Amino acid sequence: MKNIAPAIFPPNGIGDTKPTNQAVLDWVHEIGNLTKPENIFWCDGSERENEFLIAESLKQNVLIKLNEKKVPRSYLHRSNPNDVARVEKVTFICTPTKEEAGPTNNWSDPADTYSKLYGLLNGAMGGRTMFVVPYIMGPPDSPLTKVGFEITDSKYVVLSMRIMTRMGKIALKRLGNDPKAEWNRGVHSLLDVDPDRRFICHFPQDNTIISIGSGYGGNVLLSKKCFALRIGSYLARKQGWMAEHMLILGVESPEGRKHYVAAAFPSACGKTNFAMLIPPAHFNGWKVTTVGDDIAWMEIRDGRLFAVNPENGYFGVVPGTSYKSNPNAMKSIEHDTLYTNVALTDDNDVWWEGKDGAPPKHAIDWRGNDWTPDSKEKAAHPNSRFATPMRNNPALDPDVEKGEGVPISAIIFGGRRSDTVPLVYEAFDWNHGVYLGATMASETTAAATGTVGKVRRDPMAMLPFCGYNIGDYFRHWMDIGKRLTNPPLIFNVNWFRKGENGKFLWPGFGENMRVLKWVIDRCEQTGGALKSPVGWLPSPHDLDLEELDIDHKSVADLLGIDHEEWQKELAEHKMFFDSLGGVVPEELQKQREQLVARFNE
Ligand code: OXD
Ligand code: MN
Repeated sequence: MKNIAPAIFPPNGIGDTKPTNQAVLDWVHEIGNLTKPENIFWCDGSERENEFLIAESLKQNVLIKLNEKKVPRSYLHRSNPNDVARVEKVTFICTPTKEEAGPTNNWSDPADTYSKLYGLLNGAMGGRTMFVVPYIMGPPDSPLTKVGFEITDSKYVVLSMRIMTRMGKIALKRLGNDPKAEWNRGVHSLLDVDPDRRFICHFPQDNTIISIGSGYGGNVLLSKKCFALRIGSYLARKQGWMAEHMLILGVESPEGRKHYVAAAFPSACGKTNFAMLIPPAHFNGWKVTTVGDDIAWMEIRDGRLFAVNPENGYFGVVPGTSYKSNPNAMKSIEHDTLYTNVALTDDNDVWWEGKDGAPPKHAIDWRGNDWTPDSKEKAAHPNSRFATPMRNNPALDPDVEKGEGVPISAIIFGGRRSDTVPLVYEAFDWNHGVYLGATMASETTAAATGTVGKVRRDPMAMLPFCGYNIGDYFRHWMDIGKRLTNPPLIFNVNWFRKGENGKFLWPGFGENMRVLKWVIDRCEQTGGALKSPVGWLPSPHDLDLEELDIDHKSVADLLGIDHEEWQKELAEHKMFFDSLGGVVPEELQKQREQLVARFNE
């Protein structure tokens, strides 16, 4: 399957919707002169354009059409096997000084980096079509919504951007003709998909991103990690709002009382599953709805935090997705879905490890090779993905398009921890909550290249996505707290704690509703809790565990604070803060000392 394909030539009326904003035209002209494409295709986001691009992608072997009966209007793409995940080691924040990027980011000098990347981009689109993709992030009538343009030489990127963002004329309208208007400039070229010539560079001061040498979504759908999080977090601090790696869900009681919750978990730790949770039968009448599954943009109004999902689709991890783990995701990806790096069955259906039912007797794996259940290789890449419109989600929240966003009652942090961290606990106050976020850790996953399963500190799940100095980011969180008269309560969860037998103690998935219910009870001041050194902990009877097949010992283990494990944890908090080289705000250092003191009481 091809990642790189030659130019395409659209008929009249397709690919010719030029913006009228002179600043955009000048920039496209500049990048065109540099990359020297065969032609320029101006996207308008129309159905006709989409059909044309899909037809050309099929002809050029960029996409495979899936079985129309089994997965209507859906396609499979295979990325280069050297290019299957985000690559953090070649992701750079290019600020005038290294301090601005801070200790957690790779930094490179903006002038040097432009010069190096422009060198690599020189003539890079020769013989190819250069697509100009206008898009907005956020609901069309939200004050938080922002405009971006992505230039790319990949049809797969254009088709994915159409799913993941509100793309086309809507952005041209929102931008208007003011040459000084704020918009994000994104340049992407596959080059030759060579890992040695792969760079994802952000220039926050210029609102610019340049990504080259990759075709993997997280590196090249520039709206998502690059704009909505890295550049977004920089703009958010400057402009007084928040850009966070958080799902947003609504939870409604049988009596019709509704709360919204935002939750930050690192990549591939179940944000999509939590955002689409279906309550178990015991919670008859409770409803969970999805506002977003990956990114939240939040601002303060009337002393409260309001959130919008800037995206328009879901780019989720496929393996493990099943009717057991996430029925709403399964329904969402049954049609109109763009799959990447899953297996293809003999009847052109898709398959992956963890899908319901028996594995196929034969399939073509994600690399394009024959596969049988006896094969040693995985059929689907562990980081294979679906891109699907949020409209496909049967549990989509009715207020997802609301410009003012939804009011957030609780923020939840969480990671993948086999030990130490209890199932759920609540921070004593906002700044303590910021400390919980700042020190959260998780076992690494296949979402980024590198070792899988190693515990790493991932503050607010933003380690790979904070576009500026992490110390200033912590300070920004505390400044936001000062401006909130009605702040969300802050919690920490861990679905992944294991027992002595090495098995997960908590069933997870829909049963996470039991934890969510306690969170809501706490927001409504009806839920009980015990004071512990780490925060407010539910006692077993504060959690609704009725009709759940779990023994007392497991519940005690899930909620337990093991002092020996916590001594190690506290030492790691200190080591982490020390490793940040003096940028951690005084208040968080104080929080750490208070935590240590509570353990010694
Ligand atoms: C993602 C990620 O793709 O966090 O959402 O890597
Ligand atoms: Mn993510």
